[in-house]
Amino acid sequence: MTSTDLHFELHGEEQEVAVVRLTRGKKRNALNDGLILALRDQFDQFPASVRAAVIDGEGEHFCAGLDLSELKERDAGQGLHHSRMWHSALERLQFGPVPVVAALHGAVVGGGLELASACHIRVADETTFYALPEGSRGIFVGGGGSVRIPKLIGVARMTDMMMTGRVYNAQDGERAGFAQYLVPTGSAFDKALELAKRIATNAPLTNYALMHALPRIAEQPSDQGLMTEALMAAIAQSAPEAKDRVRAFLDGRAAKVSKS
Ligand code: 1HE
Repeated sequence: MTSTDLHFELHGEEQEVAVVRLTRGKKRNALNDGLILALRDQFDQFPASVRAAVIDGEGEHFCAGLDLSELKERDAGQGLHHSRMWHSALERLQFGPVPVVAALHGAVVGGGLELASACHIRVADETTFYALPEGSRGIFVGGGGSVRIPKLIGVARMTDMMMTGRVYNAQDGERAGFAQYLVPTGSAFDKALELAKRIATNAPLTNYALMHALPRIAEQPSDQGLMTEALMAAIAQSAPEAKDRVRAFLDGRAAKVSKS
């Protein structure tokens, strides 16, 4: 499925970063069914050169969430399938081929916040604000928000947002845990691209472990988590690339950890 509301381009010397942009600015990048399905399919179609991705939105807002004009009368079964369609699309992002950095600005609300929370890193500029207007629209989150958002900000904050309509600005949002980076107005995309290029230099198996093993380990009972960690560690360190990188450090050919 493709959509004229989704733009794709490659960045980096080796075309290692995919940029996926919501280009429905006139409707504040509200996500209709076609756009959600296009997003799902986009993450299955990256060229082999791609090692990391950035997602951003055209215009003054990242994303206004679900396209409310499509929220027609659905029976319970149709509502279930609609929510599951969002789940499958956002799972493709979270557990897809490469890490995804979200570049946020303006409204990151409703399904837009659900989309952002499925990404691995969030960079927000000073114009960013976060809200879950589902509460006042008489509906509930349906794009994985109840699973992913409490992992960022906690159940209590999410409950407050939905019950009271509370809106977090960029600074409070960063402190609460929505975003890992807060940057000056207009620079979220550049920062996200810089981070994606850095992520693309990691050993692919390390990125794979961070995307696929870490979130599962974090949900396992500790004895199972420790066992899964040991298995993942053994697999990662046995890769030839890991051995090359460790050898490079021991030979003084690799960068040290530094504060700046
Ligand atoms: C939309 C949508 C939308 C804008 N669906 N059309 N999300 C919401 O409840 C958020 C609703 N949107 C807003 O609160 C505001 O639009 C914004 C704060 C995001 C931006 O405000 P502003 O003044 O820049 O734009 P605007 O004038 O409100 O909107 C411009 C156009 O976009 C306008 O259409 P136009 O034809 O009159 O120009 C709006 O109708 C349209 N538009 N947002 C449809 N969301 C998987 S479950 C997820 C559940 C949810 O996400 S519920 C939360 C939905």
